[in-house]
Amino acid sequence: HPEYQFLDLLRRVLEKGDERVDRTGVGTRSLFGELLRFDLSNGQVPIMTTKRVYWKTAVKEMLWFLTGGTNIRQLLEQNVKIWSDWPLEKYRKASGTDISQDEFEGRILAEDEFAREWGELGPVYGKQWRRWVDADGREHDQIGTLIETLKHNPSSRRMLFHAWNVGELDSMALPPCHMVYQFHVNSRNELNCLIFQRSCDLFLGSFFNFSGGAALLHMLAQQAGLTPGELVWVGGDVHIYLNHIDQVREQIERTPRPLPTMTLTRKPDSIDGYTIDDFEVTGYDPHPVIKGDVAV
Ligand code: UFP
Repeated sequence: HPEYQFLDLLRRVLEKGDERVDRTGVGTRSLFGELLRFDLSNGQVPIMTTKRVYWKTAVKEMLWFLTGGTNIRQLLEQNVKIWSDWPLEKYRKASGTDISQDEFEGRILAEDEFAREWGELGPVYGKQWRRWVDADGREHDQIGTLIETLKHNPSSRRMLFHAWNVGELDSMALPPCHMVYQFHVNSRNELNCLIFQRSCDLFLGSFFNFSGGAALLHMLAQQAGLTPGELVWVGGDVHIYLNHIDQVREQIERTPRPLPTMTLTRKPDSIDGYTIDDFEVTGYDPHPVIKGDVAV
């Protein structure tokens, strides 16, 4: 079962991870340089089953990246709250109040001006993927270029997009974690994707990154007339936060259930045409969710 790779990784980080204080002050156990492979050619997707993964949230986030959006308002309109922590923290510091997350999100949704000022995350993923600005001020749509290359020159070894725009890192709410996506088309017309993630919160982030990556692979394959192949995930600093250790112990005792399958119910005219309703996941019967706090 493919999920055992992931559970083994959790166990190894738990047992062998180097323990130290990290940027957030929470502390982690971490291993450096890890690789997981998931085969999507049989329809299965790496939406893990040893705890419930809110895969729709991950897919909505991926769709938001693809719009080129960088404001949390678009996410909140879809009831996605995973990016609220950073702007909320910033607003609390600047305003000297301890406004609740609900109230903050309510204001982002209700007030245009407030959303523009406080909902903006800076030039994060979507901006770099769709509108990377070069030294001459020209914008580059890395996703558009990728799809053209997949269609017309699929043996290329230069099919990738990148979010680590060095000159703009300081103005991002969070520098990109899953920062490079490279693609490969094999002789069976299967599309493979390699994600390089420099930093991974194994307990809270990784599931999202696998699910979002799988959705992306499905969309790109469909647009380019290919079928999904393998999702290869490479992690740099792969860590478990010390306040997630009990939860991870609980999770690794669970027995994985069959992975679900993903299908796209329609083929939009372009990569910009997808909505959450186009994704059908069947056979998902996970263990109950295990909660943990996100380190900001
Ligand atoms: N993180 C993930 N996946 C993501 C994302 C963030 O695991 O998609 F955006 C985690 C990794 C790390 C923290 O724990 O968020 C980012 O902190 P840093 O920039 O210090 O690596």
